[in-house]
Amino acid sequence: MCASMSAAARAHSNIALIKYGGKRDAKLNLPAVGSISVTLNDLYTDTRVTFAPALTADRLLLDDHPADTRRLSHVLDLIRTRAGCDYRAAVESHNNFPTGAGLASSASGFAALVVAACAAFDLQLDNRELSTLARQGSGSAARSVFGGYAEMQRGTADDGHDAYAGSLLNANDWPLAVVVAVTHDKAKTVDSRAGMGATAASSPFYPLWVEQAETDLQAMREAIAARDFHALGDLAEHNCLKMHALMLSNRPALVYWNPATVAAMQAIRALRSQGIAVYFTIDAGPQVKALCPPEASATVARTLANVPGVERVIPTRLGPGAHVIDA
Ligand code: 2P0
Repeated sequence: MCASMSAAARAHSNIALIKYGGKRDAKLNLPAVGSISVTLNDLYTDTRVTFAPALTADRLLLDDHPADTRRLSHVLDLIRTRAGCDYRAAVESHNNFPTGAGLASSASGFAALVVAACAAFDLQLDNRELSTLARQGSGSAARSVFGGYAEMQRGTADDGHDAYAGSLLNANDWPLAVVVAVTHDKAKTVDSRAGMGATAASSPFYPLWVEQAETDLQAMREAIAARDFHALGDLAEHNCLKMHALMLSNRPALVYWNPATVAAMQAIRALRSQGIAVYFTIDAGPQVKALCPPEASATVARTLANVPGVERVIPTRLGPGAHVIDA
C-alpha cells in the first residue's frame, strides 16, 4: 500500500482558431473535427491533486466551492488504472478567470488535473499520452497540454488512440497578442457540451461544417507555418462566425452573444478598417477575443475597454504548456 501522494500543476486556457464542434464518439469524447488553438499565458488554472488511502470518494473544490466530480472521477479512474493504485483524490482547483463563461476553463482545468494527477503518482507519460487523457475530460483540454500553437487531431481509430493534440509552434516562435473582452462574467446557461450535442442533432448545416473542417485546418496550418497574420486572422474570424451560424441554426437556436459581444466585434472591424491588424474569435460564450500582433495590443485593449457593455479586458500573450508547479 502506498502513502498519500500529492502534486500541483498549472495549465493555461486556450482559444480555438479553428473550432472543435461535434463528436464522433460521445463515450470516448472523440471529436468529429480537428481543431487548432493558441494557449493563453494570462488565463490559467492551478490544481492540486492529493491521492490518499483515507479518502472514500473523490472530492473537488473548484474556486473554494464543492463541485460535481463525475467528469473528474472518470479521468482520475483512467489515471488510477495506469498507476495501479485505487486511492480516491482530494482536488483543489483555482481559475484566475471566470469559470464556465466561454473562456475555456474546462480546457485548462482538465489539462491541469491530468498533469497534477500523473505527477502525484510519479507516472512518466509523454505529452501525447497526457493529451489523450485530458481529451477524455474535455476535448479542448487536449490542446492545453501544449503551449503556443497546438493542433488537435480528430483521429480515425474507433478506440480513440489517435485523437490527441500536438504542438505546431512554440509561443516564442511567433509572438501573438490576444485581448479578451469580457462582456458577461457569469457562467453560461447552456454549456459547450450540451450546445455541441444540440448542434449536431438539429442544425441543417452541421454536415457541411464537418465536411469543410479539413479545408480550414489545412489553410490554418499553412498560415501558421508562413507566419501570415492576416491569413490566420481572416480564417479564424470566418471559422468562428461559421460555428456561431451553426448554433444560430439549431432548433431551438443557441445565441451566445449579447449586445456588447456584437459591439466589440464591430469595434474590431472598425479598427481594421483604420489599418490596425486585428481580428476576433468567440467561443461558446459572449466574450470576444481579439487577435493582434503584440505592438497593436495596447490600442486594441484601450478600444475594447471603451465599448459599452465590456466589463473588462484581459490582454495576454501566448503561454506555455501545462506543467507541474509543485511536486
Ligand atoms: C473549441 N469549444 O474548439 C470549441 C469552440 C467551444 C467553442 O471545445 O464536450 O468544453 O468537454 O469535449 O472542450 C468547448 O468544448 O467540450 C470547445 P467537451 P469542451 O475550443
